Amino acid sequence: MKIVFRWFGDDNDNVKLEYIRQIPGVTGIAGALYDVPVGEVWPREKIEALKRRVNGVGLEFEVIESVNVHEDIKLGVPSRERYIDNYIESIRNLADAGVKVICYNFMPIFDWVRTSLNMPLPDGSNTMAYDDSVLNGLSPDELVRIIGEESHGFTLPGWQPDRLADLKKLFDAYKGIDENTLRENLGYFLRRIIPFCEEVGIKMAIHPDDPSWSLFGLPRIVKNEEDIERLLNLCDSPANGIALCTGSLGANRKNDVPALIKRFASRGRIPFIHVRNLKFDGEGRFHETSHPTSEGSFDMFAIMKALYDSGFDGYLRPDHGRMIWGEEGRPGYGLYDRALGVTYLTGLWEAISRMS
Ligand code: DNO
Repeated sequence: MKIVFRWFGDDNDNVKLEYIRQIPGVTGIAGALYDVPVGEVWPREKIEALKRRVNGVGLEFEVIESVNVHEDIKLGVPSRERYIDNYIESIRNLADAGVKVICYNFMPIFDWVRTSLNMPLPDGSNTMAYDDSVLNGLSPDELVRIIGEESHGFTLPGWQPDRLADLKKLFDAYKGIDENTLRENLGYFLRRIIPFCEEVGIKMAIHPDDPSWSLFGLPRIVKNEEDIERLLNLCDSPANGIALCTGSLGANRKNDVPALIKRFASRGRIPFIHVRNLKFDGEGRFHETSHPTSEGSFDMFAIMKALYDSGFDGYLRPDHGRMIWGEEGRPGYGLYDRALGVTYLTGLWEAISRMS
């Protein structure tokens, strides 16, 4: 197992790469190019420049989060061919730079969704939260406005204002696209890219829906065990894997996260995992907590043990943290709470491995 830390780049993150290097246990970053429009090819020179920067401080550049999928591919319209060709070109360029895992998602229109990015906690920190009853009272436009207002001037991944400028058009395009059609379109995409990934040694890791149910009536196809099983069968290859996100899948209490890890990691289909904890505040309602079991609703020991017992040898990253110690920045992605998360997770891992 290798631990990586998500980093948004010198111009896009107030967490310094040099500080990430100082977190014990972290060997690399999960990075991306944020200035390439969705659907365009990631240029070699830019990839190489980022790699040099990361390697320059002594960290590895082996995980990308994310190469986003153009909406036309999800919609399955004829123009998808050009975007799939571009995607393959990006995979080639990334593989040539030594990248091993590419994370992506297939969520229509919105990526992850929260209804508050700065919920105050009793200890004086703040965190991201989600409440179905709040979401149900919002229009998609209002949600985009709230996310924009609460993100402290950062563009959050998946929430690029230009891409979301014409929501009505995007929603109209999805009329008539149900889960089956979306899944067929994912299958088409995978069958085009996976043979190439096998050739160049890249593993694709799809991020589950966050939270793991349908929002605004849009289809979502990576919500639970059955969905994951189907998606793996769309293209049965070790290069077709998942970025298991404990917080996304675990938001639905019916998902038994340690059992999912055992099931899919033992088959070698989890090249990347995002580990975080959250606390349920009611039905369809939760807020994100720091990583330890004692702070949230998940059994983090069971999660790490399931990974260990399955012989997990992929990449793990601490997921969202709270904003603590007066830190200001990109919601969910401050330095301090995520660094505490790493320390806790490596502690669990050491104890589990030494007692096994
Ligand atoms: C949110 C992240 C997601 C994730 C994408 C992967 O904080 O977990 O934005 O990176 O869904 O494509």
